[in-house]
Amino acid sequence: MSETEVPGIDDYDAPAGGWGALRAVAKALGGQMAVARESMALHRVNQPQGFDCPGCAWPDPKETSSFEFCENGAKAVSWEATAKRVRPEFFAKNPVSALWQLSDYALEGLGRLTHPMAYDAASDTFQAVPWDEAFRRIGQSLRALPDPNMAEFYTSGRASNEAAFLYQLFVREYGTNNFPDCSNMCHEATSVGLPKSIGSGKGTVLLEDFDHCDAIFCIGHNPGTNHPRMLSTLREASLRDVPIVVMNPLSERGLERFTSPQHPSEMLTGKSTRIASTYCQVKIGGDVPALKGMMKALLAADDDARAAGATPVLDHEFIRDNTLGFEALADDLRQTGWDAIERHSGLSRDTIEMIAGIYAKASRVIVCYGMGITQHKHGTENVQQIANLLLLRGNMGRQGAGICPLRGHSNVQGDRTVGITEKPNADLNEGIRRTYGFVPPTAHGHDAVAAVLAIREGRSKAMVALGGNLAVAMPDTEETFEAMRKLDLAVHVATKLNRSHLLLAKETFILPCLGRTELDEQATGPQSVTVEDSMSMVHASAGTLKPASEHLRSEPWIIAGIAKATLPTTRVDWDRLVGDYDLIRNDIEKVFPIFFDFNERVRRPGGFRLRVAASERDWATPERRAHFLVSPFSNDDMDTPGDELMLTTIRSHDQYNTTIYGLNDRYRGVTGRRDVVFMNANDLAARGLKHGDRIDIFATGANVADGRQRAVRGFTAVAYDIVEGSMAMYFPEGNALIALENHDSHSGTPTYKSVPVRIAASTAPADGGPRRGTSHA
Ligand SMILES: Nc1nc2c(c(=O)[nH]1)N[C@H]1C(S)=C(S)[C@@H](COP(=O)(O)OP(=O)(O)OC[C@H]3O[C@@H](n4cnc5c(=O)[nH]c(N)nc54)[C@H](O)[C@@H]3O)O[C@H]1N2
Ligand SMILES: Nc1nc2c(c(=O)[nH]1)N[C@H]1C(S)=C(S)[C@@H](COP(=O)(O)OP(=O)(O)OC[C@H]3O[C@@H](n4cnc5c(=O)[nH]c(N)nc54)[C@H](O)[C@@H]3O)O[C@H]1N2
Ligand SMILES: [Mo]
Repeated sequence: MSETEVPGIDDYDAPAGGWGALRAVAKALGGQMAVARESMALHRVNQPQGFDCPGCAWPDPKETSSFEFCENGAKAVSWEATAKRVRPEFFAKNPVSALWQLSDYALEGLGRLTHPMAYDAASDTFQAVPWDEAFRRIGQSLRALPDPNMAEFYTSGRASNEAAFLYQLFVREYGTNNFPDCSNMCHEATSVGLPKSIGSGKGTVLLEDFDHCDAIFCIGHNPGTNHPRMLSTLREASLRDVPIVVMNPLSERGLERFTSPQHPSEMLTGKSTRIASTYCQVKIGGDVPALKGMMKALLAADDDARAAGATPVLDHEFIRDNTLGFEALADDLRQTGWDAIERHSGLSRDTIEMIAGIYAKASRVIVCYGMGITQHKHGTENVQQIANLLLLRGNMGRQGAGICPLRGHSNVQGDRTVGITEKPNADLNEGIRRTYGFVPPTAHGHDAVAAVLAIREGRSKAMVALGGNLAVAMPDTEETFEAMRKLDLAVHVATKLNRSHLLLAKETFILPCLGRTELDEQATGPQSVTVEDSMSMVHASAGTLKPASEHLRSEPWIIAGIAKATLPTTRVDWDRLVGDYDLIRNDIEKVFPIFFDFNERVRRPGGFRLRVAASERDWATPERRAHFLVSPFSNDDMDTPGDELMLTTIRSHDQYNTTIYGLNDRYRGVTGRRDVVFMNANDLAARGLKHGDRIDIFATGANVADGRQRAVRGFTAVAYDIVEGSMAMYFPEGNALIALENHDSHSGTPTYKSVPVRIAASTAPADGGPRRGTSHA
């Protein structure tokens, strides 16, 4: 592929996993972890008595007797359990103006926070502050706001159910539903789209279903990096000769072949197992047309079969008894021409008919999907077309079949279940009233985009963040940064320093908390928390390591501290709840009856599953039916006119969202750098450019509609196996190209994965490194 030598760019020929993975873990551990802690932490992760891996939300197999090796899980654990510390003395010597110059990688790389810190403007430094003083000042500022709706309460998906429940309780008693959440940037299209289709906003499959399916479709997700333990599941399926169809604009090694570190014979012989049996390089944003093409092909095959008196292709009995809207869908599919489908999907009719054939031949199909589906202008519609496809053959609510959204953060799904939502329903409000005797606010609050817009416009003046790195994760880097600096109050509950903490408000606090891996002792002894994975399994997690500093406190304790200081007449006995997390779980059960017998069930090995009605063909829609939903795709959001290209933003192998563990992206052949853009060689040639050239990238279309010219400069073009017309770069480097206003209208999810751009040879000085920036046109 690489005809010219470009520093740090090479072909990676090896399969995913294998020795490369083992070497990478050794490296990650060597840099971050005290040797004594290493074995301890790794051996208790995802074990019945241990802690839940803070990596991804892929479930654990039932019999977790042996540690399931996962390179990126090991990185997540070692990153948290690092021996490095960032102490008050360091802050005293390094003013915020100096810290700002450090890279995101370097900032988190300083290590674990050790003390609660408050910003002091006179010295431009963060200074240690006692917990009670921090709480007092935070409470005072929150009480001083004229309206509780002028404060935003962000949640990142690592928070446990117990922490998230107390947080939403505090915020609702304070009086607002402003709950921007990382899920607004992630699977909101699933949470909004699926209930309209199937009445449940969660995946319908269990891990066991993969043992029974006859075909798997993997659309827009990259498990080799983001859900590595899933490769073991896909490997097992492949060994059973189950066809695995991938739809992805890039060729991703983890979806091609895998050497299992768990299987010594594969490791010793260098043998690998194929993952994808068919790899379709769909255009960025081309999933709706591709899925509609598949359904059109199925419909035609069904018409033919029935005309010939053969077995129908569609499950008409299921459609009749369980669904509404089939005729409208069929009409729309018949009217959608193959020309448009081929042009917008980037796939040929032959290819689409071929994969439709694989789908039709299988009696039990699972469709898995990730951010390649949700983070689009049409994210919600993408999700709904996947549901349509499954419903056509009754692939929902029976063994071996169903829909499988791959959630992001390890407890992002659970946080939602226990009340982190800006749009509370009547049951939630009634549950709180019944349990605590106060009436929570009913007016809808802000999601992530609405929160940043409110801050930008001065309508919100305070932000509390339970984890995460909101400003860096959001689109429109410059504008978001500028907005955050206008706040009166910023409070960050965090384990490590990141750039969001350096966006100073009038008063800024960093409150250091225990991580998942650490022992959490409260009045009644050591506590465990609970989390919910992608498949609605709830299980306990108990840290075992000595906390990184004696000043760290648990998230529930910190939330209770802020609540007590903010709400002098609170109806909640915060101290009692924080003293014994069983009592928090009892309250969760009172507010959300779906958690019945919570404490008893979570103590069973492996935990328990929260009911997902659609898994039982109980369609919780107003009509008690699943709905086929039509999505007319239109040229205006999919066309890249003239010399424009469509850019997507993706994760490297050495990152966890905004946390950068290292500068390598092994499976894509990148070493020691992140300033690259993956492009098709023909697209480069057509613009007089070549592999290794430095380019500038300019946003077009909806992302410059407000007259701002969003651009990033000085990135190196890498010729890569990506479909023509599409290109990819890393997140968050690409976020500066996306306008805050440009999101899916149904779910509010930013369009991180379909950014129309123009490129040109770079005019940025070669030694300046890549830049991001916005300027007025
Ligand atoms: N190690 C690690 N694990 C993680 C994370 C991490 O950063 N690091 N993040 C966690 C979180 S919060 C999340 S949400 C998940 C994310 O997990 P993924 O959804 O796998 O994440 P992404 O890297 O965003 O990439 C998705 C894939 O979509 C493809 N893609 C891009 N655009 C399109 C498109 O238009 N159509 C199709 N069909 N495909 C497209 C990309 O090529 C890429 O392979 O992982 C979680 N797990
Ligand atoms: N362009 C582009 N942008 C994206 C995406 C994309 O694909 N492309 N993906 C989006 C997605 S899917 C997501 S989920 C968001 C992620 O957005 P966030 O969830 O806000 O970001 P993270 O990078 O996961 O947050 C990292 C920080 O969390 C803190 N932290 C880590 N562990 C803990 C803990 O146990 N407790 C507490 N309190 N804090 C902790 C640390 O201080 C660390 O610096 O980004 C979104 N942004
Ligand atoms: Mo996510």
